[in-house]
Amino acid sequence: MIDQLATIEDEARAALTSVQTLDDLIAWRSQWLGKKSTLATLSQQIGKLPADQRPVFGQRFGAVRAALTELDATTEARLQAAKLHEELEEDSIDVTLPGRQVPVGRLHVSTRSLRRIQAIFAEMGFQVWESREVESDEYNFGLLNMPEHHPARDMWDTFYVKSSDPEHKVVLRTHTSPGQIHAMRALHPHPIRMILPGKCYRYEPVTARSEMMFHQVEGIVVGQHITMTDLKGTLANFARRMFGAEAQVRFRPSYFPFTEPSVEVDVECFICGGAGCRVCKYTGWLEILGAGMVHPTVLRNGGYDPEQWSGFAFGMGPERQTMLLYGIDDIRWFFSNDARFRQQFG
Ligand code: FA5
Repeated sequence: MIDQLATIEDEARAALTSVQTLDDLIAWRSQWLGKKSTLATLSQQIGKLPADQRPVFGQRFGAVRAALTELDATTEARLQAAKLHEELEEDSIDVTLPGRQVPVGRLHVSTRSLRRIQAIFAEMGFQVWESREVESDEYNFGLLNMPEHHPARDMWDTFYVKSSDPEHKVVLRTHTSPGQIHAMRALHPHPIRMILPGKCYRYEPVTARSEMMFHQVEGIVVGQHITMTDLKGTLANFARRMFGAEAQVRFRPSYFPFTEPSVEVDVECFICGGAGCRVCKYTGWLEILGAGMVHPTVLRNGGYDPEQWSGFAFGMGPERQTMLLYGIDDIRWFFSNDARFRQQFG
């Protein structure tokens, strides 16, 4: 049996010379060191040896097994190193290639514009409030000085929401102006200086300039001795912060049922510098918002005595302003969810 040990060792060493891969080594290990190997079988027969030969056999057995185990370990280390080397050669990294961009979320351009507008007004001491998108007909029109059948209602094509009470019509707000009434009713008899940003809905054909859903930022200031000069100063200041310190502003008489007098505010076209171009339709001016002094009826509907209180209000569309700022030619880009558009901002 001792001679057999020597043979096993020689054969195992010989077999190792044809081991080329880690898989070969696993097979070799199983054959020469595994539970069913000749070495293992031999160790089970130690009891058959005469007692005096057992220690010698035991020693020799241990030495052979240690030698083969050692060979196994060194061969594994060598093969692992060779495999790693091969992988590094094959998967070599070209450090000169540009890195892959990790997709990072960003704010939608409408949100960015809204935040910018909010920041400008916040610096002027305006509070920011939100008001509901689903409104009663009364708030959207009636309390804003447009009783039923008032012709000015036609200025806003309206989505009506099914309501269980036919007397109480419900609409998707067509503008943020109903927020004026909510604000006044919540805050009277205190002064107000607030903006109310949010979504509006209009039942009108979608075109390059008009969406069915868009944002507005409403503004309302109510106090004692608030005049048209405050309106002009505030909105001119806003326009310069939004469109550049050199922006020229003009106030054009207009009509809204809830303000008297009413104006529309234009900035000088910053694309052509007022000379006239496609964007400003060759007028040299771009309309940015509607505004006016809060109508006495509306002040009263909000709980303020128009003999003592006065105020101004305005409403602007951030999408239209963003189109002007970035030269975007079609409002439909904003909500088409096209990544190529969205990725250009932020
Ligand atoms: C109004 O909605 C008034 N409530 C504004 C106002 C408030 C006047 C307070 C006086 C006092 P108008 O319909 O013009 O007004 O809309 C105001 C702004 O909303 C427009 O200048 C435009 O920027 C934006 N807007 C209106 N309709 C659309 C639309 N379909 N798509 C995108 N933006 C729109």
